[in-house]
Amino acid sequence: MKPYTLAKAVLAACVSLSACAAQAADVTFTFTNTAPAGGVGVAPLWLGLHNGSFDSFDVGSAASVAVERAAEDGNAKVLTANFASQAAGGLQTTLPNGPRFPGASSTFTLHNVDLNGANRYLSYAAMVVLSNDFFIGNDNAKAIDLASLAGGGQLSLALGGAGHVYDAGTEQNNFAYSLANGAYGIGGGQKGPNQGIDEHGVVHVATGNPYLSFVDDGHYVPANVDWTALNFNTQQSIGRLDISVAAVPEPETYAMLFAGLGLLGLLARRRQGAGA
Ligand SMILES: [Ca+2]
Ligand SMILES: [Ca+2]
Ligand SMILES: [Ca+2]
Repeated sequence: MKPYTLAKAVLAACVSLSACAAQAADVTFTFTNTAPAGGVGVAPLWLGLHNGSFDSFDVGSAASVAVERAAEDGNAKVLTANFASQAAGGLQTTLPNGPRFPGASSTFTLHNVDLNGANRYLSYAAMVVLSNDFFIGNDNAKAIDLASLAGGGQLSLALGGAGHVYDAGTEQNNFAYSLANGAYGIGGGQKGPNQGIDEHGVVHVATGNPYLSFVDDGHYVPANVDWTALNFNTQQSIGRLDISVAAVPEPETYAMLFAGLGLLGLLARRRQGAGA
């Protein structure tokens, strides 16, 4: 191959940046609570990007302490610590600004994301309130593959809704200890971390209107509470996660690009000088 042709080939390969081997990306996550007015709230969403090996829970099995804390208290600290120690090269965040109630959004950008390798798969988890131990998350660690976005792009995921909200099986569903009662005009409620009565169960799907089966020993629920917006079967989802990826060339990519450009310019000048 002649030098000029070679330079053009290198340049063409690197102008379409996804073709260059090493590549990082900025990934912006925006979570929006899409439940109807009066519907459930979602605790700050935890997000982890890993190589496919980090599995946070299994339906039909007892929840880990990490999922128990996330589902009962809206606290992702144990989950975050586990991910940090178990997901080699993983990146994670918990979206800011507290619980999101219907209509509210929260956003955050992770940098230096390797969507072709260590950060290819997305896992998420967050408590759903009003509840004792309801949460949203993905059972299958490889269900959300973002590799196709490595060169840039966007994706929207519908979270929760019918068949996609879980009961962690760790705390009895009881209004005496449920979280965020006040936001729904219900008495009683959790006053501190890990309160409530142990359920000794397994992670399972919560469907329909699960609140009608909650224990209400103290008659915490006023007679006029309208459960319509809290019925999971009346909603396609309770949240939308918008993922926006901007590819960022790594230094060596820039070096190749500039080398290609410089070589082209040099060869062009030489050709002109030679009367070509
Ligand atoms: Ca699993
Ligand atoms: Ca429960
Ligand atoms: Ca507990």
